[in-house]
Amino acid sequence: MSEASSLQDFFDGKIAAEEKIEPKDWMPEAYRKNLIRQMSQHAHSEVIGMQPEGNWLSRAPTLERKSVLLAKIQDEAGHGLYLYSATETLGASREELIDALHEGRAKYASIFNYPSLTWADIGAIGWLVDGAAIVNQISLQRTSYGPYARAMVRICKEESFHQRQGYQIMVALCAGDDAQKAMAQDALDRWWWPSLMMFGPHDGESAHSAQSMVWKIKRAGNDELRQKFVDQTVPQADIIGLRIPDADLKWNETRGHYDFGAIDWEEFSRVISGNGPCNRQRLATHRQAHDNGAWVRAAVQAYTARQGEQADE
Ligand code: FAQ
Repeated sequence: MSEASSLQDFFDGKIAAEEKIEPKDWMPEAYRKNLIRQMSQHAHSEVIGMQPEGNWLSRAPTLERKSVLLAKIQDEAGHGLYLYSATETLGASREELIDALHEGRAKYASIFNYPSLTWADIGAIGWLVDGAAIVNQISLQRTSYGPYARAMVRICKEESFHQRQGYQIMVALCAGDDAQKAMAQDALDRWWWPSLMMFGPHDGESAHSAQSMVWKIKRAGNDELRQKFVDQTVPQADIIGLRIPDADLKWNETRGHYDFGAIDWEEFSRVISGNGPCNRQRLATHRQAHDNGAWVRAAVQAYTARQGEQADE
């Protein structure tokens, strides 16, 4: 048996036995590349996702709401850092990944290209966007690459707090006056469909799903996860008296799931190809923050080099 085929057999055996692939293990080049693609997109999403919420930090209605939101946004930065570090274990440097983002070569979740117009949007983001992220990430806790799976376990714990704080904002608004309830409904109307798009194209249209499932990078298809999200979210809307903006939404007794209407895939394509409402603004803000932080990176490098010199003396 050649060395290459025994390495491949070893890799396949680990995948079949549900063992994690670790950074020093041999892995097919296409597996490594696909992971770098998905994990770096995920990292970029966490960090770009700070922007719509950051927009409301200085306008949160109470000091308590402000400190909770601040903690949540800091968590998202932390998630980005775990994920960039996990991606670095595959041999991709942070600089390369950030360059790809800035040059428009890397994607991030489409949802973060929509504006957060009112305080209720902060509720909707936590409730729906974090809610969708958790459904996806719970399944990724069992992904085959060890550093990614372990990052997901930690991230899911924090996301569940995020989802609850968002829903709690919606609960409070729905218990308020007519204008507050209308603001909550308007936020749901605008964020519902983009949240369904977060799960990606239908399985039959998904470029990466089939191979990612064989490698156990993905543990469930885009449609299965989207359905799970709809099934768990509709009753949450009912409880607080909000209406899901979908005339075709109805419980299907036979399937044991909600049926729902068609997603506007043209809008999805527009947004992921850089032409959503806020794509340019999101990237410009990220570039500016990155440039403003250049002195911090230089200082850390100088400090680390100095520590190294002192250790050698
Ligand atoms: N947006 O073949 P597939 C969060 C792209 S974290 C943009 O199905 P795949 C926390 C896809 O990349 C949210 N692009 O792809 C938070 C591919 O393009 P490529 C992020 C999308 O990878 C909350 C092409 O379409 N979560 O929210 C999207 O098998 C609140 C074909 O698609 C993750 O990233 C989209 N929605 O499945 C932070 C989870 N969907 O690369 C702040 C990890 C698809 O060929 C505030 N990622 N595309 O050019 C995944 O599970 C997968 O990557 C999917 C897509 C399911 C997103």
